[in-house]
Amino acid sequence: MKHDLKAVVAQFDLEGEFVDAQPYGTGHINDTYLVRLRQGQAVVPWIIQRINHRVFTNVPALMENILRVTEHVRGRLAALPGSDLRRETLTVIPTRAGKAFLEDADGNFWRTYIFITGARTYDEVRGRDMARQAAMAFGRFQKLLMDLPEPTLHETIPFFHHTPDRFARLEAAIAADAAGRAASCPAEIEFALARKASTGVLVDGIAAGRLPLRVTHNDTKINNVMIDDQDGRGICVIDLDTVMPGTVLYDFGDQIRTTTGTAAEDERDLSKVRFQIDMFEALVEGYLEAARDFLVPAEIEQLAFSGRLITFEIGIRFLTDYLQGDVYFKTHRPGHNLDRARTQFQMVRHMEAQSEAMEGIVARYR
Ligand code: ADP
Ligand code: GN1
Ligand code: MG
Repeated sequence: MKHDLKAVVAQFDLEGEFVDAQPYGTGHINDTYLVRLRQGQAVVPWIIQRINHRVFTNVPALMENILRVTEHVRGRLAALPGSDLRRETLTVIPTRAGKAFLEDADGNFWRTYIFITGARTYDEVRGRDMARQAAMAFGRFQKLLMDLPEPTLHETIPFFHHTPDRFARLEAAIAADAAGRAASCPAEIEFALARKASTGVLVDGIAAGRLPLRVTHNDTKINNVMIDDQDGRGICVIDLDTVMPGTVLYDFGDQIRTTTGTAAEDERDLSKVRFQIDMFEALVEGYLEAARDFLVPAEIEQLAFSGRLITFEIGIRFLTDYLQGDVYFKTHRPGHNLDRARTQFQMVRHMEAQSEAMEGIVARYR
């Protein structure tokens, strides 16, 4: 292993003897480890993450957000009978110096969380009930944060879900062609460039005051919610690095992107990439169950569209990264980002073809 996890964990406010550490999860940004400590008779797991500080350039601000969000959620849950505070929200373990993160001698940033037991994440959704539960969990999370006191959270990545800005960055990457790859993906570039017109719908809605800014998660893919092993409930929303002001539509949209498909995000055989409208229906049902009472009509009206938009947005982010030489997302094979872009665009095609049916479902459940 590249890093000395034993030395890292020793700096956090935890008792016990180091047993082992292993890379964990399939995230594209941070390095996540499961670290085990012997504590008395028990071997206890902890989650330790090296925060990607190239992506998150202001780690103190990021951790301040996470502390504020998790403490607020914990306070709200504590008032609800039957809550399990160690499993229903992330808990940050401070360093021995009392800080929320550790900066090591090499300039790496580390944090530690309680490991949530009896639950897991899924890279691919297993059935309608899981989709409904995940959507309910994200809706509940937004609701719990609606009364987060001032000041507003830090913007951990500026313009994160600003689709027109993402589009402009794609255009710049095509023009620069830094890795000499533009010639290898003319069809994908053409697909993207043909869809410029719709990129501004949500940011324009925010600017015009039609869509409210709320505290949103901004990375709601299915593997960022822990599903309880016993009862299948979405018990805890995790991966809070991008919690900041935003529209709930990018949150709902990314759930559509990551739960309605029949294939992995990086599937190479596009004939396997199909859109499942029954999964979309399960998402609408679960999300509206949790969020119906706070959403305004302008938000509900864009629920179906949001899936198309963010799937396009993530597609152009993968394509941009491919053109720039794979500098942002972790990749595990040549062409990985291009494969990811292709699956996203394939999903966009399917959603475009199904948009009326999707609107019909929203109308039925609203
Ligand atoms: P990334 O930003 O790289 O996606 P995540 O914070 O989502 O990192 O963590 C990666 C994976 O590690 C998650 O998908 C989940 O399976 C697991 N994980 C993260 N935090 C916890 C936790 N507190 N308890 C149990 N598993 C966790
Ligand atoms: C990244 O960290 P992870 O793997 O949950 C990315 C998301 C993308 C996602 C695509 C901070 O999420 O925006 O939607 O990959 N996170 C960041 O799978 O860029
Ligand atoms: Mg994640």
